[in-house]
Amino acid sequence: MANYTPKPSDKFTFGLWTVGNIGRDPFGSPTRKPLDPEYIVRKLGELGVYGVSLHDNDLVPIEATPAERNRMVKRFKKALEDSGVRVTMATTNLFADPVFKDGAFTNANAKIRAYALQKTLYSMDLGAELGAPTYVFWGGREGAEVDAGMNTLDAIAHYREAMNFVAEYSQDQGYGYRFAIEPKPNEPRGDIYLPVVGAALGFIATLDKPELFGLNPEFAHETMAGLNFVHAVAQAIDAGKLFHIDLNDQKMGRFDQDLRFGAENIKEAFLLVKLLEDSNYPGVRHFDAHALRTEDEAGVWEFAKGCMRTYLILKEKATRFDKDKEIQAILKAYKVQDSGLGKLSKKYTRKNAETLKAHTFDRVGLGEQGAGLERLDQLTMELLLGVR
Ligand code: GCO
Ligand code: MN
Ligand code: MN
Repeated sequence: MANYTPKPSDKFTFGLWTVGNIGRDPFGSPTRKPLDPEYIVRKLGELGVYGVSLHDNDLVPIEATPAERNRMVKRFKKALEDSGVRVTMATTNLFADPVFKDGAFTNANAKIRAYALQKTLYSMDLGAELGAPTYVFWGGREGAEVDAGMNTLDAIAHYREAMNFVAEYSQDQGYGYRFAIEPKPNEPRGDIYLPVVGAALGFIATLDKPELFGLNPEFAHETMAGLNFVHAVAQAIDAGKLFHIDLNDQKMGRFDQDLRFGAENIKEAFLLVKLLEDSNYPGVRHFDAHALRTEDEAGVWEFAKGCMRTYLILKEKATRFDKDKEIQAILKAYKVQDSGLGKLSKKYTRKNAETLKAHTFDRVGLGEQGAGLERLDQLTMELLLGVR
């Protein structure tokens, strides 16, 4: 039996706001007490966690004076040092305060856009001071319920201005951030701009310094929209844009659940882990989820351990999948090779096109062949169910 105990080298990370979640929802008050950031970091260290991520206001309340801020940062740095946990990602809270009720960078009000940018610059200073290499932009409030404000085109342009501004600031200050945009289709806004991975990829291509920007896709976000998260991540990897990832789980068509990784869609979770491992994704495995509102603090740590344990179990299943002779034989038969035709269609030359046009295909025969996917999928399920 493999050892499923996490080690820092597994690169698991959690947001302060994830294990720190107090179990509040739109219908009910908190069910848990807030935990100190220092306490969280020490606990994460004990659990074998590699890193922690934070919004500015997870550590420093929005009303804190500069002196208070510095005291808090000092205490937090001490906890990081003691626990060996490092800050792997920083971000700005541009959604909680009422000032952001109609968006931050995309707000129709120029004063609010400028304030959002100012808050972000201070938050980038904080992240840099704590050593964060990655800076995330989740545009939770960058959206609308009412489009009669005719703001969509302006919003996209303002979003771009903000991204161009922060990229220059990062370089000017020598922070060296890599920026990761996190798409989400809806919640808290009725419709959020840049709703899915593909939209964010398209937007990044329009920025002044696209090389500094990538994606922070989240399992629950694509899943809420009924889309295939594994496909979305594959597209980000293909584009060289998987800068960070938010792991959790979600039932389609529900509110934003932020379930424990692997709690719901086990086959997708397996295929995702396999994709990340097979492509040697070098980044952290960041859990952006929280314990159910039914839980006390003990349940919170069970939740955190569960996320990591499931990842490690699925990683072991991925190795088993690769070693399974029957599965591999089906895969080999599925991926039919033809060196001659394969070469012909790989790259256009006039000659290749002519040869291809002159070739006679057994269209009917090819159409009659089965793919073998029923057996492959069944064996995959049996492997996941533990009988292979
Ligand atoms: C959500 C988002 C957020 C972001 C976080 C960091 O659905 O609320 O996933 O948790 O990931 O703000 O950017
Ligand atoms: Mn989310
Ligand atoms: Mn997220």
